[in-house]
Amino acid sequence: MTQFKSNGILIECIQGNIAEQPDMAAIVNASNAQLRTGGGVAGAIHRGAGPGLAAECREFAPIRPGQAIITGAHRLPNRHVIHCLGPVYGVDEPSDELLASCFRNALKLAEENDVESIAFPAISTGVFGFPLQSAAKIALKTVLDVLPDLARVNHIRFVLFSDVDLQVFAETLSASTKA
Ligand code: AR6
Repeated sequence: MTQFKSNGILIECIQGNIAEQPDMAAIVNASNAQLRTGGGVAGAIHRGAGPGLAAECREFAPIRPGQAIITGAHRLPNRHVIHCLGPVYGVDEPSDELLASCFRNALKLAEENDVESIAFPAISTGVFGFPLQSAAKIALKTVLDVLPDLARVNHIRFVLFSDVDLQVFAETLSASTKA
């Protein structure tokens, strides 16, 4: 299943580019500790936002695994970018808990900043090596656990880069929402 609605909050999984989500108030960056540009998600977001984003990020760096910070989106069509540092799999421990913290902290910042819609990539599953299936379970369980506490956010989108990744998230969403 690619969509699930509960208490008026929509969770959806789509295939796409995180830097091309103009209908979302905030997009989430899978960042590095220094909040600089990089490969994958960080590269796409910094390229889209332009140099102002790295300049705004400078004062917040470095961040720790599991932490999230919020900035403007500069030349991107969104209002905010929320930058999360995921755990490097097998290095930053406990990696499950640190990955869950990324999602919890990003949603907390969204609530505090009046963000009604937020798009997440599959944090840590690229360069940082987190197995996709475990990461999908943690991401979706964390978001589902937080749903009852959300007052402002009403739309949470997972943007997966490949068809296969989308399939894993969609299957995990079905499994996680079975009564
Ligand atoms: N849109 C959506 N998903 C993407 C995109 C995109 N444009 N590009 C890649 N993915 P990664 P990490 C997928 O490596 O593992 C960076 O260089 C990708 O297929 O971006 O948290 C930073 O500088 C994978 O499934 O993030 C850090 O040093 C997922 O997004 C480090 O890599 C995350 O891949 C962060 O590593």
